Amino acid sequence: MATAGKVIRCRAAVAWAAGKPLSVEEVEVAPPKAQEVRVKIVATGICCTDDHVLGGYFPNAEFPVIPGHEGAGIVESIGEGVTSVKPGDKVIPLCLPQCGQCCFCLNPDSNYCMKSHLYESQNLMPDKTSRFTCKGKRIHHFLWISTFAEYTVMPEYAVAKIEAAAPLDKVCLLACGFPTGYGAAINTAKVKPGSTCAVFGLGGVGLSVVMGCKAAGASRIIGVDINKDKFAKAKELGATDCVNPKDFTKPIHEVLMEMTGLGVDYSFEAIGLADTLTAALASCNMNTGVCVMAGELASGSMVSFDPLLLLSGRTWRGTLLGGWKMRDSIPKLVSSYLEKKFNSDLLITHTLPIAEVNKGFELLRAGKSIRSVLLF
Ligand code: PAD
Ligand code: ZN
Repeated sequence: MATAGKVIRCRAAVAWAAGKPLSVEEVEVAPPKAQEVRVKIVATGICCTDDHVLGGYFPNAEFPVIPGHEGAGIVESIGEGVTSVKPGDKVIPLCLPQCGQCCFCLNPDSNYCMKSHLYESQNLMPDKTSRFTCKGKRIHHFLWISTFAEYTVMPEYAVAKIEAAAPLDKVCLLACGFPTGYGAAINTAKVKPGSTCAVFGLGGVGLSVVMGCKAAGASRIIGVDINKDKFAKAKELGATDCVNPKDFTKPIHEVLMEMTGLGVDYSFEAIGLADTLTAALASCNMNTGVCVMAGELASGSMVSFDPLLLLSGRTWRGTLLGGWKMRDSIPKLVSSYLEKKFNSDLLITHTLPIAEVNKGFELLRAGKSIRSVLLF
């Protein structure tokens, strides 16, 4: 492409400081170095995790930063040594990379990678420099991939090639929200047919959990949310019951115990609060119950809980991106989407131009959207 090897000027939504709205700016994007890929982002979803960044409570994020991690685009150019993608390929940037070489990547039971943010901060490229500048200032990357930029640079191990037929404005959701929730049910919890599930939080992640529980054959799926406007969509996607904790004076785990006898077989927390995390744990069967944490608590949070909840046999697990080994699995999920094995489009409630990025966040905070997709 004519732009290969050159600095590209383009739009990006920059977070200059915590607690401030994003500002759509012209930024300069340097060409990819060796083992790096520059991608033209076509569409990017807004995930609650981006809101954690804007609020300043995402662990180890640094300002100014270009957030965004639910994107899809087209490779513009590649650095020396890149072999898995070429200019023109449709790709999904991966917020959880897969280097293929660390002990976790080599372990078939793990989807963690030592190149992931929780292990090694990804606020700059691996050589500790940034490819972004704006108004003469260095801008940080986010989770290697910063998909709120029209052009963005990432290491090769943080990008996956997908089928050419994939609609980028739809499959961007397969970069984070959908695989996280769907995989939490089928990979992390391994929901069994005929089982009972409870899903705390019916946003993009929680509704994807509902879809995963249904696909796994759960016979009862109870959605829990304080926003009853989420219930219609949850039922459309497979929830059999929905409960609003605000409608009860007793704690919600007691309500779920009464509804199910001994508690649910699987509970999922897809909100990111200490109280709902312990309520989800207490809602599952005391001995065989499995509680999966998908919600991200603010950095520095501590959770206290009655240890008897675990002593009796319950399992408490976390999930990162639904347990998928991302470079291997995301292209396969895109193919499954194209084969109509699931319909993640039902999660998209709004499509907005990048100029309206702040409106997208307002809709999320007001509980009026599930997923807004931003278009460049
Ligand atoms: P969202 O804001 O769209 O959904 C959260 C839902 O929780 C909303 O429907 C709220 O109404 C509901 N809610 C809020 N408070 C309560 C409460 N006290 N009781 C019941 N319901 C409540 O967010 P999302 O679906 O985009 O993300 C959900 C969480 O998952 C969030 O913490 C995000 O950071 C995390 C996440 N984790 C991973 C991962 O890899 N584990 C990936 C992506 C997102
Ligand atoms: Zn996300």
